[in-house]
Amino acid sequence: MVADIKFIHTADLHLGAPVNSGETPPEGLQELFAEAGYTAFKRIVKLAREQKVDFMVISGDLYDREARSVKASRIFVNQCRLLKEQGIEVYIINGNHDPRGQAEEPFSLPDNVYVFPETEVTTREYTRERNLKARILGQSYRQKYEDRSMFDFYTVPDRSILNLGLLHTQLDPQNKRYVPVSRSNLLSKKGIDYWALGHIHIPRIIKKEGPSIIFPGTPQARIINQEGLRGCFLVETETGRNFELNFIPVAPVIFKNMELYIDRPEKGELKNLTDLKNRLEKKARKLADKTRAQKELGLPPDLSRNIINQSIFSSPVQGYILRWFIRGSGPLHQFVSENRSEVKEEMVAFLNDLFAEHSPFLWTHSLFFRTGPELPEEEQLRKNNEVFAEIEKIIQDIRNDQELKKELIEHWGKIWQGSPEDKKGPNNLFHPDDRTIKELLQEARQRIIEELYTGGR
Ligand SMILES: [Mn+2]
Repeated sequence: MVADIKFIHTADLHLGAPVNSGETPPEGLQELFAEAGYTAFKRIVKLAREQKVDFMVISGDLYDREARSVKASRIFVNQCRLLKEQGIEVYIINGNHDPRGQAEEPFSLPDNVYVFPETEVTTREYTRERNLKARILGQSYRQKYEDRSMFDFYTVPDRSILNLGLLHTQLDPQNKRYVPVSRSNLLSKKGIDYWALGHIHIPRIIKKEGPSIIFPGTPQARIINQEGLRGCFLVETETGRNFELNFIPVAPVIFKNMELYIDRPEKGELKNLTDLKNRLEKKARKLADKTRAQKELGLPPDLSRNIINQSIFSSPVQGYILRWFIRGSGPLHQFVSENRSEVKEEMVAFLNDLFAEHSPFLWTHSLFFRTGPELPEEEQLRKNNEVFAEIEKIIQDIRNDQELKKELIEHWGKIWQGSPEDKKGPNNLFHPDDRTIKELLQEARQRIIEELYTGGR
């Protein structure tokens, strides 16, 4: 008979790495960006204590680099002591950023913390009041690339209790750098009830149960393309088979893309840069004044709304780092095309002056113009010249035909230049997400149409 177990699953904390803010922020924000990763971790520890969990698992990349930052180590150790006060165990595997290698912890870890060795898969038993409650299995990276599949050795004696497997992987059998395994490889290991994965920074529920395969994502994103909520999983189970998953947001700083269209007449015409400033301010203010802004943030794609639980734990968002995209066709484009970088600088400085000190702060990381000249109605274009209709058809085909899409991405891969050491394998090919693919196609379409049209016909 299995009793209730409650644990936290986190990974990819990258302690010691600051949030990348693009433009250089004023001192107060710099400090906040340097601390954000620690703040997220401290919130997780607070959550663990409040919820009286049995243990916490950290599935790799606890630290940002192999030579541990002294400050990161000190903060980590102190937080683990707080967990120890309540008898909460911590199980850690090292990932590609903090491989086991030769690195030693600058400070001694308290004895509630266990770091799995890199030599082989090791099993730890978790007992509570002298009863065996769970087994935790794991293996650390030995260096920054790890081509051992590892999963094969995650073997448990029986299924009478919860069996948990910790693995840091890209979950891609072709990827020889970050533990090549597939979803079905993991499913073939019958004894493991919950695969606590790490490495992918977006929270993902690969499989909800039977067994569960979960990426918690990084609790604090560090780069602009990691948009949206970030946090950790609070997991409860009665049986070790069915899990109640709660995604708990903890990130103090949220990355967000903002889009503004210059061709929406219902929002007022944009004649010049004053109009643009007004529109930017209005849109920014809407976000800054929203008290429950988290709800508007767009969920990570694999998390359904009912898994995100903001009632269990309070973790206020301190602010947002923004990337703006100005899109559409209209008279404003003329100002942009004449002075692109100057206009860009002007708008970024304007926004940051207004909102850097606001609470919550808004910090503009970057701003891009994807605008074009005014064109006749697309319908008209297509009617006048079949070339335009043909372009439309090609774009549709790429969107709908998976094979064609794959072929196209392979071509993109050929123009992708990695560093020389990356040229060995297929691992550093261009791996665009759906959003990027859509974006590139849209961009290409717009450019082709513009060129054809302004080219004289
Ligand atoms: Mn990693």
